[in-house]
Amino acid sequence: MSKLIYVLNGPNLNLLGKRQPEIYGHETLADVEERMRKKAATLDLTIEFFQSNYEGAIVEKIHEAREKADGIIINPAAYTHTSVAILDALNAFDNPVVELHISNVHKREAFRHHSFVSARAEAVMAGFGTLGYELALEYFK
Ligand code: CA2
Repeated sequence: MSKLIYVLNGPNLNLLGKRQPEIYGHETLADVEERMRKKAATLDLTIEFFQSNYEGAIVEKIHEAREKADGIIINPAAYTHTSVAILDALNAFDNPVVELHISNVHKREAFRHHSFVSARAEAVMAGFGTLGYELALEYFK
């Protein structure tokens, strides 16, 4: 049976492709979602794609995933570096978690070098651009 993977995106990622293309590329989040859906179909995966600018909404989506998802791919965006609440929610999720960043956070400001989420993630990706979303699906095939 097809695995269900939740793809969760944090604050400001709704602006993808609309600003700072030198860091985040030219693809919009809708482009990313479409490309992931096509790739997922080739891997016999189904995706639930979600973005929110609100920490609590992301926490609640992770709670929903506890009952439904076989895995989570999460780009927590700025909450990566601040959110114990998202870490705690992920710690209550029993299936694999892949943390993903479009940019190479380790090449950027020091405050982006620490991630609360990495303590829970099975795998961490950074610097593959928006291609990373597609690559992350391979983990679950
Ligand atoms: O590289 C990543 O994917 C990040 O998670 C993106 C976050 C940043 O805070 C993390 O340190 C690294 C920022 C997402 C904001 O996305 C924008 C996209 C286009 C224009 C403005 C913001």
